[in-house]
Amino acid sequence: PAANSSATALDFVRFALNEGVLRFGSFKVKSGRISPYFFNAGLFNSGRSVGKLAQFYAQALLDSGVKFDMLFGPAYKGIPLGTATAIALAGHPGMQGGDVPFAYNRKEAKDHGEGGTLVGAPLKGKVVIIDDVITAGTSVRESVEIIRAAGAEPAAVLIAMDRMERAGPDDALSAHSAVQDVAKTYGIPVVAIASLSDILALLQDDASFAEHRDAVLAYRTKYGVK
Ligand code: OMP
Repeated sequence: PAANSSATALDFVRFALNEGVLRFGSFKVKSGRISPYFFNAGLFNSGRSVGKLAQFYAQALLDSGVKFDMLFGPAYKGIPLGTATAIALAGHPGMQGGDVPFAYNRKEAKDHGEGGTLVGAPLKGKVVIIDDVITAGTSVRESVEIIRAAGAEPAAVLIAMDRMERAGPDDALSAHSAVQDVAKTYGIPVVAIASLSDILALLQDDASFAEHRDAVLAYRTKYGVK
């Protein structure tokens, strides 16, 4: 494996591959680019697989050294991710028995019952936003606004896969990725369980992946951040 790939990140890429979450082929992504791979976190869709995913999130967050008080999972995808990760953190030895509150938002405000758009623990202290993949960063902006409006402080964004690709249209590619832009704009780290580098490290190691490796390398040459 490449020296900069951690064993955990490589394990995660293998896990995603086994679950069919990471696939190779030809996929049109949100930006309109034709990508030789796709990461579909929605396919972590059983108790065991989402439980294991949550352990990877918990480990990546603790390994990052980011100080945090709670999790926020933006609707919809962030809701199971935040819930499952809070459970994984509660059982993680690194938390020394500490419990981690979590909250999420509704997409539409409720005008009866408890009302409002926020559900779960009150937003306070240092809040980690949890998501699967950052494409344009729109959902992160909304989360940051919700957290700040509640008087709390965004502490980091925790994602599963960093595609490490340049933002912008083909004829005006940015030097930065959406992930780097998010980190810079909000002054908070983006912590990823794994990235394109780890996918490539796995592809390099296995001769049966030669064809996909070439396609992914070509894609990285065209769109990858330095
Ligand atoms: P947000 O719209 O920022 O939440 O980004 C999630 C989007 O990224 C979803 O629409 C997915 O279709 C998309 N996506 C992935 O989930 N995995 C990938 O590997 C690539 C994309 C993408 O379209 O860029």
